[in-house]
Amino acid sequence: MADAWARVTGRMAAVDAAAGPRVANLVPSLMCAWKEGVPMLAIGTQRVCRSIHAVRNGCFQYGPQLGLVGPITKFSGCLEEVRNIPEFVRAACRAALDGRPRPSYLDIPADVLREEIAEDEAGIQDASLHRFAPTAPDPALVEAAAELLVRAESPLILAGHGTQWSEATGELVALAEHLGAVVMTIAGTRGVFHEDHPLSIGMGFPWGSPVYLESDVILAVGIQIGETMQFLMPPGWAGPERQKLIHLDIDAANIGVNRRTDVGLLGDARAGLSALLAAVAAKAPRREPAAAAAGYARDYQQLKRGLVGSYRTIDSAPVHPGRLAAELVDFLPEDSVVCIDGGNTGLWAHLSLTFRRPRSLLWTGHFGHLGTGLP
Ligand SMILES: Cc1ncc(C[n+]2csc(CCOP(=O)(O)OP(=O)(O)O)c2C)c(N)n1
Repeated sequence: MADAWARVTGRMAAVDAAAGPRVANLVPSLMCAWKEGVPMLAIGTQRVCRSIHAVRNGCFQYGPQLGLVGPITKFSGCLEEVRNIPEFVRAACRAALDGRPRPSYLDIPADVLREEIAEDEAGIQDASLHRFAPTAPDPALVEAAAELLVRAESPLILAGHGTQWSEATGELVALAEHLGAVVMTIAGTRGVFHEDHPLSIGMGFPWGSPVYLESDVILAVGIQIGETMQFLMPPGWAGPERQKLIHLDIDAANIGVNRRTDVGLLGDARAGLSALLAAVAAKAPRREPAAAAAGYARDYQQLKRGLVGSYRTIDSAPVHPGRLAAELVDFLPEDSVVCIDGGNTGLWAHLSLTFRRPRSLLWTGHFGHLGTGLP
């Protein structure tokens, strides 16, 4: 629930769990949020301070909570004193929201929860002291990237989770339209670029498109370039010798790792796209999409319509998941948020549905966690 709330609102979610088994049950959700890049503050209760480190055997509803969550959180700590709460909460929130978002965890012992302290002794700081403006990439590198983009014959933009977390849809659309660039999202960010847009080729997997091999410059934004993208390597993609890669990401650890990068732009997706748009517009006027680009998008739309049409003819009982998904196409209101679970049903849903708004799809594309369709 917290994961879904964070994705739909774009804000950090909080979730709490009782000591022992309930914290253990948090682990799958935290691991999913860790892999998916969802900001979350998880709070687990803990037995009273004097018995946390008990040597005795047979402790009831007790286990190594911090050890369990350590590898799947950006920050984890135990609050053994009430006066530490503001400092730990600040550190946990900063870690969850800074760079690539991810979960943090705080263990709070029962006696600390009960303790009271005067507000002026707690050292609570104004939140505005800890909010930073999104950072734009280095201007010299933006310039180099813009040069590549305006010279590109067949530019392709890949929009990942960073585009959605930084609310960069407006900048993404403006840059794509200025360049006449085709836009593809990953499965988890469908809708961050309107899929009926004449430059949209929807999500990458499982359709595939000739643009994978034909594009000469790829701008990858807020994306890990992982397995589902085939690391942008041959045979699915043209590869570093024939395809230049500009990678804009908030996390330096994502750039130049899975695939050689020609220009790495470290910074926020929205700030970076806005800087790129200004640099590109200063170099070249807006251009119409090349015939090939318009063709990629048209082929995608046609393929999609054909699939939905054929699923509508499947007349089996019980109802086939493809038929169910195809019927949902006309049934769902425009403001729906669709949650797709795992298994084959998820594939039918992905093949049939069209997403037109950011945050209108919940899908654990990185972790593939079954059961996410259930609240
Ligand atoms: C929580 C979790 N457990 C196990 C898996 C591994 N897994 C992926 S698909 C799958 C089978 C799903 O079967 P079903 O829901 O019947 O869908 P089908 O693909 O057969 O249509 C399993 C066990 C997973 N992704 N998530």
